[in-house]
Amino acid sequence: MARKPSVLLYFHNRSSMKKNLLAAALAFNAPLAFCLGPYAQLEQAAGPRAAAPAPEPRLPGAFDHLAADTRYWVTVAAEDKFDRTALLAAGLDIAEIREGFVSGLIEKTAMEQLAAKGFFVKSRQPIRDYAKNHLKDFPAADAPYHNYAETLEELRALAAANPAETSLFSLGKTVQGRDIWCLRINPAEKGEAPSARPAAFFMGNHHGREHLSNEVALGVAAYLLERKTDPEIRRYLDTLDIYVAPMTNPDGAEYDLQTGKYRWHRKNARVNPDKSIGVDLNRNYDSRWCQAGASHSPGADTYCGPYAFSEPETLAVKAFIETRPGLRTLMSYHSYSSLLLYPWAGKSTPVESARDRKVFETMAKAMAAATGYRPQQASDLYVATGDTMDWAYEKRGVFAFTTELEGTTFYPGAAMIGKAVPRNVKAAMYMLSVTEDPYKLAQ
Ligand code: 0X9
Ligand code: ZN
Repeated sequence: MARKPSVLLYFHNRSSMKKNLLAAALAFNAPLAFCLGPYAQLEQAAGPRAAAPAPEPRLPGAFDHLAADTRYWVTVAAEDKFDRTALLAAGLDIAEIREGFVSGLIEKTAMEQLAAKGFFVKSRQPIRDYAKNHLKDFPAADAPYHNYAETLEELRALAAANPAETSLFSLGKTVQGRDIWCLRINPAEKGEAPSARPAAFFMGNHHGREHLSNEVALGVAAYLLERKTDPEIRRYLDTLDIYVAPMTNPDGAEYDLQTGKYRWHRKNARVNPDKSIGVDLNRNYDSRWCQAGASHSPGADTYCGPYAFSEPETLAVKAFIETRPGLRTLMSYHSYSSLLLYPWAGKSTPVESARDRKVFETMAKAMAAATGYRPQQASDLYVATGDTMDWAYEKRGVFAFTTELEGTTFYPGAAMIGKAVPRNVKAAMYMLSVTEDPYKLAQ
């Protein structure tokens, strides 16, 4: 992500294995090990030596890019999910939940209306002050993360190294005209050709600032291809149709990085009529659209858009899912909170079909065990309508999940990649192991 050259930049280009390893060996005096593939390199690169570049001094003015940002980080009293849902609708972008309180970002004008709406604001600080205390590092130290160009480079490298098993295609264009890339892992069919195989879909980065979710999805793809001769993985490659779209919201991810300093940007890069930036893509799907936990105010971080599927990014996902009748399982990676969430997100009642509920609960429990996260019906956290997971299940019957990756900030630093990827790869392998017929779990 960083634009400044550093030794860690070598790890960006996982396609150039020898160069990477040479750089790693030279930089860290480690023995050369040319048998390592990109996934193993990632694990190595994330080790303590590689993950600790010298932090840059915190220069005066380093947070000036947020000076004109009118959002505040607030902590507000909230007893239960009903309070939390109402706060989302009032424009609070909930990032953290604790006993009796929630914290997150909110527009100044929306914040000023909270008291009149009956909420107690315990503390508040401008985003600039919050950022000063909560950035672990400057982006230069986060070089192992992949920005848009690096993500594409990595996907191309994986495709080039595994031509028999993969193909790379675009789900569609974003507001700013970027492609939403998707790597297909299926030796039998390429690109968008139909397949009768059961399909699984891994997605990342619906929210711009959740860069770790891009890394996890990339890690799943790299792992599968690196271990493609393992009998278990080979079985998945020979029987399933696997898709990985690590960066669903590339405009939002790039906007977050554009100044060279993080902007806490959640939404896409749509310029709204009031000149505010972005629609919350995870509120824009057509499942009880904007009925709860979402805001009609364009400036709010939970803005649901002018109508369902108003955004090219969600439309692209919709079109893709609708043309994949074999799609059985879906994982949408987000951050942060260490949770494994299943439908419904948009209503408090459980999934109606007892059989489906059994599948959801069994899968969530198993994936939670693999990650160490907590399994939960999404609406137990708060009710929020219009997300990917609810839409994919409601309209297409897909066993769709949301993982909230670990961490205590959207910018957990480079070392977190090496922690989050392996445990989520484990969960992803479980998801693949049941994709052929998830209903077996309900027998
Ligand atoms: O609010 C969201 O879109 C997701 N959380 S995030 O912090 N990554 O923005 C959670 C979606 C799951 N839905 C509910 N918890 N209702
Ligand atoms: Zn998110």
